[in-house]
Amino acid sequence: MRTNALKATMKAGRTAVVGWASLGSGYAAEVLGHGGVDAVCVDLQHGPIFLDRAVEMLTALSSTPATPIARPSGNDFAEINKLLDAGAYGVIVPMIDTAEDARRVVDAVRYPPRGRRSFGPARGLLYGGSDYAAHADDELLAFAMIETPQGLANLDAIAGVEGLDGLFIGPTDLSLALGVPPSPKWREEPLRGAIARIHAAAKAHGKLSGIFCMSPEMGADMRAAGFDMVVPGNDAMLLRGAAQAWCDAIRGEAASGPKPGY
Ligand code: 3PY
Ligand code: MG
Repeated sequence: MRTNALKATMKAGRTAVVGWASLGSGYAAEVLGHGGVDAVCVDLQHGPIFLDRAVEMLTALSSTPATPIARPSGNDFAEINKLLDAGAYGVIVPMIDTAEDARRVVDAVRYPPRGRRSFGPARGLLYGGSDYAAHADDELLAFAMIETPQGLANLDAIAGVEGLDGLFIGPTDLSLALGVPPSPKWREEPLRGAIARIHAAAKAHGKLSGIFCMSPEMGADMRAAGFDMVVPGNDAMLLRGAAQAWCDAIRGEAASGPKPGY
């Protein structure tokens, strides 16, 4: 089976930089995949993307050096099965509240006896290779997003779930969970402490840690803090920021720069 290069990078102790594809275009996902990132995550939760389009985006990513992964719209067994069958090499599942939720993620990602994933790898077989069935359980990544009050309360139990590869932080929902506005101030409390707690819980259980970042500065801080996976905003933020920077430069105006937020 084709190696999961994203997993290998993180397991080797290097911080992976993961693109976040929300524009709903195969071409845009392909461009992002050639942008120096280790992987691209197709976002079905907040991107205006449904399954058919996600399959096109995963197919487009096949011609890039980036590992294709996906964020499903929720913790849905059938949707996660379909995304993996379409060639995603891992999922980052939003709004995980309990260890039971996290076990459902593992169930959807691993074949029996480790989980309950149904067999029919379809495009996964084309992208992964003919020995996909023998290695998929070891190659595919299962991440649980911690971004709710319940997820924070059950952090340790979630981090301890067998078969789960890692925890992933959604800082804007996490801000709301902490009672502060969704534009994250990651250098200030209470977000600073919550991020540190989630990272520490992942490490205490031998798990990987990842985080979505709202600016290059946040990404650099999170890399320095030891996160295994850092997302440099989504493609819409990158496009808008780059367009704004060009406009400012051409007009000779003081750079207003890429703005945090969606
Ligand atoms: C969050 O910040 O809540 C996210 O889910 C990032 O996409
Ligand atoms: Mg979120």
